[in-house]
Amino acid sequence: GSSGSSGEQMEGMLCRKQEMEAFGKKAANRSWQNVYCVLRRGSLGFYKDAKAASAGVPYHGEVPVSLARAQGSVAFDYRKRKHVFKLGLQDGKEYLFQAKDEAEMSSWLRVVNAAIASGPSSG
Ligand code: I3P
Repeated sequence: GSSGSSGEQMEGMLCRKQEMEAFGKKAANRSWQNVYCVLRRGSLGFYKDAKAASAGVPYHGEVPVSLARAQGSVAFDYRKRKHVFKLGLQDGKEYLFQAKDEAEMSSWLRVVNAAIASGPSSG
């Protein structure tokens, strides 16, 4: 993808676990779930699959999350699964995402971090 404010885009299936619901508050639903992720215009949306994403039907009604002031990094401290990266949002929500391999994880992290860096609140 391109860099800068022209906007990073990426979508695909990832396995997701929510760790934190807010700062200091663990997520209630802590199971891993396959979600189709769509990164567009600085937001990350979650869908059941590509078809639902095209139709704009969100996964369990989840509103796309803003990547403004988010933090993405390799989840070195999570050892139960491989190819996992961490995403922390500005409101304290925290997710783990498992990609199918290291290359896919790197691609997602690169695009996520580019979106964070080019976001409206990155200055
Ligand atoms: C969770 C599920 C997750 C597990 C989580 C459990 O239970 O087993 O896989 O996370 O552990 O709470 P449930 O499906 O009943 O919600 P890990 O895979 O990371 O162990 P946790 O509460 O310690 O995060």
